[in-house]
Amino acid sequence: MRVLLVRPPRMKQSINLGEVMYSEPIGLEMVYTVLENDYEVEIFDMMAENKDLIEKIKEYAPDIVGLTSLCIDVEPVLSMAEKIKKYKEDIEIVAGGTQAFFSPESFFSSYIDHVMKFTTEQNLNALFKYIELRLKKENELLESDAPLIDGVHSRVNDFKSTEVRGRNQYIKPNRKSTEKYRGEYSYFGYKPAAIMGTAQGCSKGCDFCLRWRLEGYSESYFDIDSVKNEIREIKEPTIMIFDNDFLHSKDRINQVCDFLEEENINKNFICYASVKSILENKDEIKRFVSLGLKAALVGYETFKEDDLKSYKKGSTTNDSIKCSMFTKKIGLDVWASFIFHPDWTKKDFKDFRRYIKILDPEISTFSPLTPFPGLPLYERYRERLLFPKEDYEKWSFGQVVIKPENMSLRRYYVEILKTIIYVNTVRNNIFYITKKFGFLSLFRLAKGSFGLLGKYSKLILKSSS
Ligand code: B12
Ligand code: SF4
Repeated sequence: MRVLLVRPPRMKQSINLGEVMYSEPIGLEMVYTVLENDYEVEIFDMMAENKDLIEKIKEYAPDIVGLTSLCIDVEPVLSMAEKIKKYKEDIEIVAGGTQAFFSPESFFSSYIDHVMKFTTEQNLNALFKYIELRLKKENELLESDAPLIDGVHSRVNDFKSTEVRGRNQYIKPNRKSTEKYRGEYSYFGYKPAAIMGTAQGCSKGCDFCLRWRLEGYSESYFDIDSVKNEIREIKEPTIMIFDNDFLHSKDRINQVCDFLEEENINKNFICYASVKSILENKDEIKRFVSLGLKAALVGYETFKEDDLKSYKKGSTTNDSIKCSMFTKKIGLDVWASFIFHPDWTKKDFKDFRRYIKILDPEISTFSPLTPFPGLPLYERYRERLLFPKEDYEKWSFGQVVIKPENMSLRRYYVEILKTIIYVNTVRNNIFYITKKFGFLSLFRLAKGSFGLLGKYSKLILKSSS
C-alpha cells in the first residue's frame, strides 16, 4: 500500500508567518516513522514544492493521502481533498495535525474519510490496518463499517468516535523523509534549521494560550537519552527546540549543557522561554549561551500590568524589564511576542511603542488577542467577536477577531500598522537582521513582511471606519 503525506502550500490570503519562513513538517515526519515499516511512504511538502498535487498523485499513485493542517489550512485541505477525490474516488483521505486536534469537525466533509484528532503509534497503526483491509476488499463488512478507534473520526461512522480524550504522542521523526527539502527549512534567519521537542506541556497555563491545552498542564520531559540521540543525528547547524518553555528546569538545561560539552557539539540553539524561567535560572542560561543558545522566543505580551494579570501570565512588566536587561548582559537575543489588547486606546498604543523601546528586543512579533474557541477567553469575549468560529482562517492569530472597545476597527488596524512599521524600521528588526543574517536574509524576510503589511493595509480599507 502506498501512502502520500502532504503539507498544504502557503496560504496567500491569510496573515501568517509561513510567508516569511517555514520549518520541517515534523508531525508528518512522525507519521512517516510509524508507517514506513509496513507501507511505502513519501512526504510531499507543498510549502517547498512547485509541483502540482494532482500531477504528483498521478505519478506516485497513492492508495492513501494524509493531509496535515493548522488553523489556516482548513480551506486548502478541503479543496485538496475534493480535487483528489474527483481525480480518483477510491483514494482514502486522512486529515490530521493541530487543527484536527482542536476542531476535528472542520474536516467533517464528504471528501475526507478519516480525521485523526490525536495521533499515537497505536491509533495510526489501527487506522491504517483497517484501511488496508478495506482497500483489499477482503472483508465485506468493512466496506460499510469501521471500528471505532480512539481519536479517529471516520465518515462511514458519521464521524462519531469514542469519547477518549488523548494527546498527540511525540514520536521520533524520520528526518530522512524530508531530505530533498531540508535546505529550504529555516527558523527566522537561521537556514537551514531543524526543529525538535524535548518535553510537552506547560504548567503556567496563560489564559490566551493554546499550547497547554494541546499538550497538558504540566511539563513532562522526554527521556534524556532519546533527546541526546536526536541532537546527535540532526545534521543542520541550527536546532529550534519548540518545547513551551525549554528554560523552565535547571536540571534539564544542565543535562543538555553537560551533553554538549562532553560530545563537543557546536550548534546554534533557539528555544521558547518564559520571563519567569529566565529570571529563575540565570546561571544555567548563561552556561547554555556559552554553548550555543543564540535566541529565546519570549512572550512579553504587553506593557500593562492589568493585561498581564488578566492573561494569568505569572510575571510582571517589571520582570520583563529585568529579563531584557539580563538577556542583553549575557548576549542572548530575544525574539519577543506581544499581544494587542482589544481595549487599548490610541494613547495605549503610543505607550506600548515606548515600552518596546525600553525592552528593546532584537525582534518583535505581534498578534491581536485571539480567544481561540475552547479557551475560557472565548466565552469572555463571545459578545464582541467579529467572526463565527467556523471562519477558521480568520482565527490565525494574525487578524483582529474581537471588536475594539475604544476606537473603530479601521483606526485599530491603523495603530497596528503604525506599530509594526515603527518596530521594523525605527527600532530594530531591519538593522538586526542585516547585521546578523546578511542582506539575502533581509531580502527574504522583508519580502514576507511587505506581504504582511500589504494584507494589513487591505484590512484597513475593508474595515468600517
Ligand atoms: C514550531 C511552530 C511554528 C513554526 C514552524 C512551523 C513549521 N513546521 O513550519 C513557525 C514559527 C513557522 C510557525 C508558524 C505558524 N504557526 Co505555529 N507552532 C509551532 C509549534 C510551537 C510547534 C509545532 C510542532 O511542530 N509541533 C509538534 C508536531 C509533532 O505536532 P503536530 O504537527 O501537531 O503533529 C502531531 C499530530 O498532529 C500528528 N499529525 C500531524 N500531521 C498529521 C497528518 C496526518 C495525516 C495524521 C494522521 C497525523 C498528523 O502527528 C504528530 C504526532 O505527535 C506549535 C505549538 C505546539 N506545541 O504544537 C505552534 C502552533 C502549531 N502554530 C500555530 C499557528 C497559529 C501558527 C501560524 C498560523 C501563526 C501565524 N499567524 O503566523 C503560523 C503558520 C505558518 C505556516 N503556514 O505553517 C498554532 C496553531 C493553532 C491551530 N489551531 O492550528 C500553534 C498551536 C501555536 C499557538 N498559537 O497556540 N509555527
Ligand atoms: S508560558 Fe508560554 S507556553 Fe506556557 S501557557 Fe504561557 S504562553 Fe503558553
